[in-house]
Amino acid sequence: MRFDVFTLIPEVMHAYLQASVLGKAHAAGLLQVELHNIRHYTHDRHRTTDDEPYGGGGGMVMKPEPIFEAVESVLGDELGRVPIILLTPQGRVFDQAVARELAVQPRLALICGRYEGVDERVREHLATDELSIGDYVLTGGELPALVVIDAVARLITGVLGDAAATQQDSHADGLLEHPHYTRPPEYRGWKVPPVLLSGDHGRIAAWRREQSLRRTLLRRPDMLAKAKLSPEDEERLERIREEEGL
Ligand code: 6SD
Repeated sequence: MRFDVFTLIPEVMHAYLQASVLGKAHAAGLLQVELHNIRHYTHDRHRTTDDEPYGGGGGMVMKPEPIFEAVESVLGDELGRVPIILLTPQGRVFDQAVARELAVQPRLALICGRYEGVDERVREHLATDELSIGDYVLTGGELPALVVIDAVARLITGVLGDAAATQQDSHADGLLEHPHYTRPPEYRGWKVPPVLLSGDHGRIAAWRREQSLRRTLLRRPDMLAKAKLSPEDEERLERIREEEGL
């Protein structure tokens, strides 16, 4: 899968993309992230990418021309076939369902704004999608773009190891994860739940499922509405509700 990212600060994104799982996915040829500096698509002596807002008010707005020219020049014949995503607090909220939707695409373009935002004509006539990573205001679209790339890339077959992929499957149901423990079995007097040391895979699976359901109910009850629950899960949940006095 290929991502084309349009930004004024490609250096900032580069370090993160090279590190970790994403760097390995790139090395393995599973993921290609091309960073494009919008400033390289300006024509004036000062390489101007922003200007004052029409109508006044504070701050600066990113000019449309360098963004249009950058995206059109990089996408070429593919323009019209590649989703062009603008990262903005005004977009639809990015979640795991959106990540799964994007992961089927062979190629995505991501436009990162800076300053107060981008000229509205970019949104109207260039972007095909607008995404927000949540209801808080950042200084630019770069962190949101990295979040989208990370969440989408880890869904591509082969990007995660076997164990991680299995883990992912087991949580494709829209519940919070069960707690995780590793050695030592006792640390500062805090013991690992004995069931996890029992070697009884049936009891371990049942305990984990119950923990997932309990955590989701207590911390994110909103997620239960969309979660994929078996009749057995519904019974467990009812018992947990009683235990918790809910
Ligand atoms: C000026 C941006 C682009 C500023 C943003 C996106 C989300 N979810 N919060 N903030 C954002 C994106 C802020 O360019």
